[in-house]
Amino acid sequence: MKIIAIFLMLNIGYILGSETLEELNAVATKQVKDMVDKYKHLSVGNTEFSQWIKKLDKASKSSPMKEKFKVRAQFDIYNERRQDLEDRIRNRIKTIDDLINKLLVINTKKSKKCLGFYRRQKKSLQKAYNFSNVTKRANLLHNKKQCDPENESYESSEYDEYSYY
Ligand SMILES: *[C@@H]1O[C@H](CO)[C@@H](O)[C@H](O)[C@H]1NC(C)=O
Ligand SMILES: *[C@@H]1O[C@H](CO)[C@@H](O)[C@H](O)[C@H]1NC(C)=O
Ligand SMILES: CC(=O)N[C@H]1CO[C@H](CO)[C@@H](O)[C@@H]1O
Repeated sequence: MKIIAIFLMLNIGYILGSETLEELNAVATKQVKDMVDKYKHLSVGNTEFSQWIKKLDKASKSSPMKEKFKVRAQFDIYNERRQDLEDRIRNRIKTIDDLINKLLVINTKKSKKCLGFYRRQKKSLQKAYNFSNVTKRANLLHNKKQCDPENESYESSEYDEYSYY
């Protein structure tokens, strides 16, 4: 969709003769640079994300105009996916917080077993923000499991040396 829109815009520019190539190139450069400025500091610690920022930065300086639009469009796809996964991580953490609060109220031997289970899930999810999209998805999959107190062999705590990643 976005790629089509960009090429349409380019064609209209040519047809109307309303914009020179330099002006269009300036638009492309700005679109790419804006992303670098917006996301540079957020990408620190996430290898996949910061590689995208490097790619955008490089494209803004040296690439042909078409390449700039292309890299920007590809980044948008990655970035939407990343944001969607991070929303899902946040939502799962919220759900776990609710579960933990309920278990604290119940406060039985069984509920204590599941308390450790969900605290480990939460810790694992909190680390996932810096992971690649693929690893975020795997992390979400692991951490959506329900606790079965029969399977939890002891009253584990959040300090257990155990994590999915
Ligand atoms: C991501 O990595 C950065 C840099 O190492 C760090 O400051 C930040 O706390 C990390 N974020 C998470 C959620 O672990
Ligand atoms: C509990 O353990 C059984 C047997 O190991 C397994 O089949 C089941 O999937 C486990 N349940 C959960 C919720 O982890
Ligand atoms: C652009 C990009 O790297 N997207 C990947 C993000 O992670 C998902 C899996 O969750 C992949 O399907 C995408 O290819």
